[in-house]
Amino acid sequence: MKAMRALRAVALAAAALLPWVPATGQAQEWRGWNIHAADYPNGRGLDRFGELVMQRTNNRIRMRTYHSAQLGQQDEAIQQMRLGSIDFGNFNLSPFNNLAPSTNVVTLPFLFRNVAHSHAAIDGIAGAEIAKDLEAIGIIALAWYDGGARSVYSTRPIRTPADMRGLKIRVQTSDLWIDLMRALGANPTPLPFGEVFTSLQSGVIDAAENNYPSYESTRHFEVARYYTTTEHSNVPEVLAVSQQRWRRASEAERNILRDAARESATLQRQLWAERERVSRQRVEAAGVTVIELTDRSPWSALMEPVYAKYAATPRLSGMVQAIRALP
Ligand code: BDP
Repeated sequence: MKAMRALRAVALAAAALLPWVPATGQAQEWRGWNIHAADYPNGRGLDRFGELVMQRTNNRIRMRTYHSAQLGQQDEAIQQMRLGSIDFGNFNLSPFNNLAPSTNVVTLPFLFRNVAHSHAAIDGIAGAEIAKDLEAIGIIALAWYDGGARSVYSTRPIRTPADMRGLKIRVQTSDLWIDLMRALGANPTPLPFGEVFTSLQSGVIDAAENNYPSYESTRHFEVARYYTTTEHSNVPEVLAVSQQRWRRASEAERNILRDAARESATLQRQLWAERERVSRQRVEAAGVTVIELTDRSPWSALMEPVYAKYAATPRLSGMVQAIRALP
């Protein structure tokens, strides 16, 4: 009897310890989050990440990505990553703006000159700072995906900042985005990505903003027929794992995860460039009016208050300067 009780106590103690034992031999299931469809560049990137990790750990880490927001919308998924109930995912950096200060810098309007400039920043100084802030909230950044140039689309034509006045526009959940749209005279409403289509349809909002691939893949173009190339933000995306998993991973597993993430980002960026072209062609073929802006200075001139508020600390304004100084 005594022996049995002792054995049980040992078994219970071992079970309590289990989550903290590095599971070197044991197979693990990791659940991944993706807001987009599986065939979207980000979905393909996540699937590649999963395949590489499985191959290189001899299936010790089994990766399964749940595409098309099956595990919830972005804000919920971020909370689940922090709690460790989602193990990895690809996120836009804007929903972190209120949680991780340095993500505001790369959301700032008209900061990047072009795609190469945004890659140089996020693969270097900006990425290093953001990774620190994300780690502080329980998220380990492994690589950076292309977030594309975001532009305004609406149920009515937008040509100048004056056309933005009173426009009910959907934004991601972020104070910076609210202030950015207010600085243009618009009336911003934070909404989950998955609610944009019906909100446009019912008139709850008149407009939203996103890159060509998201505008096309969500079919928002069917209800908001005018796309104005404001290209006001080029906020990058992160491929991340939960700190809970990371803590328990061995050094060899961490290296596998890091390398696989970088390789998946290379794929995502290649597919991204192609998808931007294809998506633009698709929406034009569907009769969307693309309003091309050649001079964005009347827009960027209104962004001073946003910089003043969101790049206010020496650390964040230093990041802005360092990014601007990049060749
Ligand atoms: C897309 C991003 C996605 C965001 C979405 C949005 O890839 O992560 O959730 O925009 O606007 O471009 O919510």
